[in-house]
Amino acid sequence: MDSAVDIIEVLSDGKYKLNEHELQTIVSKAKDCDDFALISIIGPKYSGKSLFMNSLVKYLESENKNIWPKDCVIEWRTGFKNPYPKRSAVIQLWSKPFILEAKGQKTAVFLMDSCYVIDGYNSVMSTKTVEDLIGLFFATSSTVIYKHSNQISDISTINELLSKVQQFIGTKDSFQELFYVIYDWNQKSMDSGEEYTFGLNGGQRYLRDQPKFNELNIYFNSIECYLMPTAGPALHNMDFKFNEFNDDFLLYFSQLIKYSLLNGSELQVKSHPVSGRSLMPPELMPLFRSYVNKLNGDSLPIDFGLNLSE
Ligand SMILES: Nc1nc2c(ncn2[C@@H]2O[C@H](COP(=O)(O)OP(=O)(O)O)[C@@H](O)[C@H]2O)c(=O)[nH]1
Ligand SMILES: [Mg+2]
Repeated sequence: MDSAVDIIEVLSDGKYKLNEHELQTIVSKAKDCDDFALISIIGPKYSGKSLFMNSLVKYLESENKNIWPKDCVIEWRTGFKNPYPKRSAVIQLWSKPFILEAKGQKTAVFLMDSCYVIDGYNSVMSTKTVEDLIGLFFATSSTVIYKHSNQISDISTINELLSKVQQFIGTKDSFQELFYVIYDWNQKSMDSGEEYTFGLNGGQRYLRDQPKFNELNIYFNSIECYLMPTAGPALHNMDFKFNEFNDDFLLYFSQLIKYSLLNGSELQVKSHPVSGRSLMPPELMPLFRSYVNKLNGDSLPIDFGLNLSE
């Protein structure tokens, strides 16, 4: 039975533990693949991160992707909510990659959720821990989804954090893709009277109009922003069928997943931080291991276990 697996834990002394055996088991399921995408999610507590990742799992598992999410059911204690992570767990990966094939190329898609990251729920979580882990998300992922409610308010904070992460890993190279998903968007909520419509077009315009956008932009190969309508009251049920949600939510949600995130031509594969070549699935292990070792005070400069001189 597939489930979310605890990959990184924070120990009582504040050190990080990478569960190498579990990670290796997941990575080994991608042995026939040419490259991989690692899609992860960050955002405040209760911003719907786990629900979003559960939806990606459901979509990737669905037999008829054309009609998804019709008939799709989410049981509250499944997916990234089951089994409950250990109290010490901070990062979970789905127990297997999903294999997408396009033009003869096989890409393994790994999904990663942030458990208690950012939200301070975990008793050992300090600001430093949160920063360490967000850095890990950006360093290891090909796409980081940032779930945000209503309006983006913290670009300056993210910029500061990204600059620290760059110093930490000793690179001036860009991170890959940042994908804002702003939920419960109210199309008429802007003080300026400006209307930004749902979906990617309104989102991209909204993002570019943010005061610190140009500073944020230099950190990434690409930044996207997608404005989501509200789902309606059914979201607060314990278990639900997707067709209980508002129609415009369903429309934009399925387009977001099918065409913006998991479409073969839009899917970002993880690339080498310097040469830009695509990484192969086994390279995920050194990527995690070197970052975690560095967090634990290993004094070697981080090189992702890869040859950075190429
Ligand atoms: N208003 C609103 N609530 C949401 C949305 N997505 C999820 N939720 C609710 O947020 C709560 C927490 O969801 P969860 O996925 O556990 O959030 P996490 O803590 O970020 O992983 C649940 O009650 C969800 O029904 C959304 O798009 N809008
Ligand atoms: Mg969660």
